Amino acid sequence: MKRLFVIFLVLLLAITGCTSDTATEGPEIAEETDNNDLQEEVIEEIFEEDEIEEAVETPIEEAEENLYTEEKEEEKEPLVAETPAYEDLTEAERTETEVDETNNLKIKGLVEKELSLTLDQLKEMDIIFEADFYSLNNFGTTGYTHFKGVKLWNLLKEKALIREEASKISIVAHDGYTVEFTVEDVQREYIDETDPTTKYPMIIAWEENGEEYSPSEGAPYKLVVGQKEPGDINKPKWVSNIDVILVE
Ligand SMILES: Nc1nc2c(c(=O)[nH]1)N[C@H]1C(S)=C(S)[C@@H](COP(=O)(O)O)O[C@H]1N2
Ligand SMILES: [Mo]
Repeated sequence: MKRLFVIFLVLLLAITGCTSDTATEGPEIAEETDNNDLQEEVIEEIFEEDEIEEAVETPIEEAEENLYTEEKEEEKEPLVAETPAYEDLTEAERTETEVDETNNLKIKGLVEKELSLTLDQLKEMDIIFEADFYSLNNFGTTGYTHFKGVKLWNLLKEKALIREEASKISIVAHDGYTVEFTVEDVQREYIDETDPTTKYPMIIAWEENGEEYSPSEGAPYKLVVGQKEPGDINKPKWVSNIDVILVE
């Protein structure tokens, strides 16, 4: 309505302006000019100058449209958004607002309880194992490394409650590197070709040679496994930065 009013006033001014332009002399002209100035002043007091210009340039239909959008804008939400209450969030939104789980050890698939474990939660488990693991690599490189972690089969069986029908277990790293095992591979014990008495479980380690992996270098977990038999090249199976243990 304001704009229509302005247009009306401006038209009125234009008409009176024309009159004064065509007029030549006399006190009446001065009077009219004064009157004109007064009207302009009143308008300027009500509106900013640019608003007046805009109103003059805007055709009526457009002005009406602007009027509509302006009214709509007034109804808009305040600029500072209110933080929605936790109970008003959907399940997906809640997960987003919670802690970053990037570095958690996830167990997904054919299990009764899918898990997303922090390092602290793993350390509290009663399935910890540590030992010097022997490794053999493709080009014959060998070595011993001390690892501490949790026994993978116990983690799947006792904590995640692996389902009867599960047959394949994939260890998936953040870089996409994946090693697949059968359930039997995870259940069985492994040897060290240099020591026939050794029988070690497959573990998820968070500590190597007395030092924990730095969380800044990715998920701090490594799958460690011994040899099935002498000559077994086991080093490539040591998946670092584990993201997910996928049970299928
Ligand atoms: N996440 C991840 N783990 C991985 C690999 C990889 O590329 N990504 N390479 C594997 C291979 S082929 C080998 S030989 C060993 C190498 O371990 P190293 O870097 O400690 O010598 O890591 C294994 N674990
Ligand atoms: Mo390798």
